[in-house]
Amino acid sequence: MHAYDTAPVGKVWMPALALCVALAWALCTGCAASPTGDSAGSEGPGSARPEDNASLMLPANTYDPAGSVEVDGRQGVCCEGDHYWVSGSTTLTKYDRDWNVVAQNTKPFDGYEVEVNHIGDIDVWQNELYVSAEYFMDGVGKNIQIAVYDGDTLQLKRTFPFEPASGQLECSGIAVDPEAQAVWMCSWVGEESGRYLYRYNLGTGAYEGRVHLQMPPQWLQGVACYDGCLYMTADDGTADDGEPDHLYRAEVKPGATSCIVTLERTFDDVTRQGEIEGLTFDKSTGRLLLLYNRGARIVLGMPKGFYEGYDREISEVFSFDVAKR
Ligand SMILES: [Ca+2]
Ligand SMILES: [Ca+2]
Repeated sequence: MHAYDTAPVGKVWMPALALCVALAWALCTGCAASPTGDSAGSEGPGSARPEDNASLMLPANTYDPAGSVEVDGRQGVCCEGDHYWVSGSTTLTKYDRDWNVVAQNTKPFDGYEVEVNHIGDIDVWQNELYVSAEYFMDGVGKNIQIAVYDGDTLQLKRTFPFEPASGQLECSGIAVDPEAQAVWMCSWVGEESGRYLYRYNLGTGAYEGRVHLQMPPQWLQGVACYDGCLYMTADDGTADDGEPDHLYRAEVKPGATSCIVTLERTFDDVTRQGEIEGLTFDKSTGRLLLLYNRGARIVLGMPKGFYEGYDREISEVFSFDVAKR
């Protein structure tokens, strides 16, 4: 709002004072055009175009490495209260804050109405785990489900009905967005499926539409909500060539059908390049937690042997201290 819109109005109208306030406002703002003003759409400062908006085009945060821990599970991580949870492709494991295992479910596919064999990234909300589940084989997914598990027993409680008309062909990641009352899913499978985030209602489970990612990352592996934005991990670096994977950010405005994607962090400082997976933001410590796999050769999303020096795949959660830039 402009300063003079909310200025107190006395009993006597004082045009001179109003003029002074207006002049002061104009000087303070440098007469910057509003995004909906005359210059919207033209080039330069004040333009509504993303490329003219430095805060939109640059990372929102810095991420300082703060250690890593090996975990049992290669897919995703989430945290709430005093606990962490880690998903493997076919396991759910609950940890305390010192990374001691307190519960594990190695048979998480009991109770589904369709065949599923794969869990991706996970999230937690009010001690319920939100799990992206599907049947996945050689780079193709089907029977996608948002599955909700009890955070203590790690047993399936309910599933959301999937909307095939959404065009989503695979589900690699999931994020609960309590503020928007939404559950978001992303797709590792590329082309059209991987260029959108898919939104369901947190309360009713109803499909609410999809958001088009502009400058879409390649091979999404996770999604998480933090500070009003959606953050995505992409396994877009080729491990064979030592290429790092990346974190991306997007702000989805209410009612928007699309959003611009911004590169947020390049992970050139992990132990060895491999597969970036799920992520979460630990609000109690201000840290990003990132699951990363190394050692196994992955072809079409399936482990196919090991790199030299490895006889098993190592899954680690890397921590990063997050600070606003
Ligand atoms: Ca994954
Ligand atoms: Ca990679």
